[in-house]
Amino acid sequence: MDTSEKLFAAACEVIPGGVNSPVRAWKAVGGSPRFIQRAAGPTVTDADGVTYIDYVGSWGPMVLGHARREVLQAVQNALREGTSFGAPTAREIEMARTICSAVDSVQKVRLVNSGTEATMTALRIARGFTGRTDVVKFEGCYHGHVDSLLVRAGSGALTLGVPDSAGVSPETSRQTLLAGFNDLASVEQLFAERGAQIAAVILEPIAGNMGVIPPAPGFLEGLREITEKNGALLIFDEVMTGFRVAYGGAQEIYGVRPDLSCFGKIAGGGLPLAAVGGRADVMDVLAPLGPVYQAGTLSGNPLAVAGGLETLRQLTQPGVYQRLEEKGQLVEEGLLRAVRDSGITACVNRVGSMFTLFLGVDSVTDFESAQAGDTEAYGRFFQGMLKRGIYLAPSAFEAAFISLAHSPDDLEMTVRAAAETLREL
Ligand code: KE4
Repeated sequence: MDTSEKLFAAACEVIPGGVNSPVRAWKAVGGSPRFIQRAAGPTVTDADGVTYIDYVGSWGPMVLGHARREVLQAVQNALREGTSFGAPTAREIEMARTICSAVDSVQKVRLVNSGTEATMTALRIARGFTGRTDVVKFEGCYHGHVDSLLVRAGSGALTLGVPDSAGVSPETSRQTLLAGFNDLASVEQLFAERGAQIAAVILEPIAGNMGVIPPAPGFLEGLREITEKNGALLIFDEVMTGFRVAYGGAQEIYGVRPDLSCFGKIAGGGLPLAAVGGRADVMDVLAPLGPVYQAGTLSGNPLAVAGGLETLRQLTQPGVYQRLEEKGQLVEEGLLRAVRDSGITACVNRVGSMFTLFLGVDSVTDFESAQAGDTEAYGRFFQGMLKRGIYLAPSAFEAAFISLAHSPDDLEMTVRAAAETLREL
C-alpha cells in the first residue's frame, strides 16, 4: 500500500467513506483517492510526493493557481489581527462593494460560508419576498446539499447514481418542481400548472455539475421573461461560474439580469466564503432588516474575506480572462485533435477555463445527453491520465478547471497525455 492508501484506510475508520465530501472518494472512477500534501501553481503533490498537473482546482476556487503568493500574504496579514470576531469588520464592506461592482445585477450582498448556504438562503429570500412556496430547479443542476434542492441534482449526487438523497422528506421535495435544462417548454408547462405558487427558478446559468453544458441560445432570456411575467424570481447559482467565466460571471457573458445570484468558490479564493446578492428590495427582506432569518457564526470571516478580496483583486488585472480563454482554447483544440486521431466518440463542452470531455457521445446539450456518456470509459480515462501525471475530476459529471498558473507546456503535456490515454481506452 502507498501512503495515500494507508491514509484512506485510516480515514475510513473515523470519517464516513473516508472523506469529507463524497465525490473525493473516487467511487465513480475506482482506485484509492490520492491524499494531497501540498499544492503550488498548477500542481498538487500527494502524500507520496507524486506531483500532478491539477484540473480539479479545489472544484473551482483556484483560478489563480494554488498557493498564489499575494493571496497567502493577504491571509497571513489578516491572521496577525486574529481569526474571527463575531462582529462586523470594515473588510466585509469592501467585499460586498467588490461583488456589487463586479456584478451589475447585485445591489446588496450577504456573506455566508459555503455555496450550499448561499443557495439555501436565496431560496428562503425568494419565498419570503414572494410569499410563495414552490421552486423550479433543473435536472442535473447541483446547488449544494440543500434538502429541497437534492432532487435530481448533479455533481456528487449524480455521480453516486442516486439523484435523490435519502433523508429528504417527500413534503420537502414536493415543493421542488423539476424542469429540463435548455428546455424552456418544460418551464412554461410548470408555470401553466402552478405559476401562482412558484417563488423562484434557480439554475446554474452554465451547467457545470452534469459536466459543462452552456445555455442554449435564448434559454436564459426565456427564463427571465417567464419569471417576470409570473411574478417569480430568477436565481442564478454562479457559485462555479462567478468570477470564473468572466469577472461578472455568466450573467455578464449572456446579458441576462437575475434577481438574485449566488457566489462561492473563487469568491473566497479557496477559503470558506460564499455570498448571496441581488436586488436591494429583495435582499432587504433579510434579518435584521426584514422577516427572513439567516445567520452564521463565521459569516464574513476576516481570513476568508482577506483571501477572497486579494483573489478578486488579482482578477481585475488587464487581460486575465483573455489569457484564461486562450488556455481553454488550447486545451479544447488539443483534446478534439486527440479524440479525432483516436477514433473514439467524444465531445468537449467548454466556456472559458471550465470544460468537460464527454466520452461515448458526440453532443451533450442537456441532462439526458450528459447521462448517455460512457462513465465506465471515463473511469479508465481518469486512471490513464493520473498515471501520466494529470489529475482530473474523479467523476464524469464535473467540470475541469484551468488556472492562470497552467503554462502552455502544462497544457500541451495534458493534451499529449490525453492522446495516449484515448488510444489505449
Ligand atoms: P459548496 O456548499 O460545496 O461550497 O457549494 C455548493 C455548490 C453550489 N452551486 C454550485 C453550482 C456548485 O458547483 C456547488 C459545489 N460544487 C461541487 C462540485 N461541482 C463541490 C465539490 C464537492 O461537492 O465536494
